[in-house]
Amino acid sequence: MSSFPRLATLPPKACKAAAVGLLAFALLASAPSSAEETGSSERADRFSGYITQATNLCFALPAMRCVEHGFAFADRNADQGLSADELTEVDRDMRAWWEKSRERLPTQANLAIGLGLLTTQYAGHAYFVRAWDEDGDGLVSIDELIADLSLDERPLPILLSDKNAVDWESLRGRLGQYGALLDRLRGGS
Ligand SMILES: [Ca+2]
Ligand SMILES: [Ca+2]
Repeated sequence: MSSFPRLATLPPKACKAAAVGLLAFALLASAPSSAEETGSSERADRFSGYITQATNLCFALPAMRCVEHGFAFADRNADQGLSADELTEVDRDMRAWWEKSRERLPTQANLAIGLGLLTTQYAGHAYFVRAWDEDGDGLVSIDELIADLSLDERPLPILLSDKNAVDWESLRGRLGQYGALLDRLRGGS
């Protein structure tokens, strides 16, 4: 079963936007994996459950619902802030899922996830937490996470394809030396 049942039916621009969204998520979820206390299969199943729900939800409901769903998945202690440790957990779940799923995924999604995971190996998760943590409390709140987005009733993938709904300059600034990845994925748009 494809984990992206609707991706293939979208216009190319929306696919690219979805890939950029995946990359942003991958960039937030960082850190190379180390000793695994949770089984790889369990992690893959957990992320698979998340991505299946997210795919259905994010293409149908207003963008904020998609953001809240992803945030809740990552906020393991439900304190309304994403810590570096929590992002590491999400990273490990995603890596385990990707190992099992990548042969079935669209090329653009594989490109986004692969580039994101590769980048976070070099940058480390603390880099990306600091990039979004405006108040310096060491956590990324949901408001901090969406600071560069102008959310409305449109689903997130559609919204991301509207250049007026995303402050790409600000996003690029946050990502610093890794901002070029955004341009690479948005190339031609
Ligand atoms: Ca938390
Ligand atoms: Ca914060």
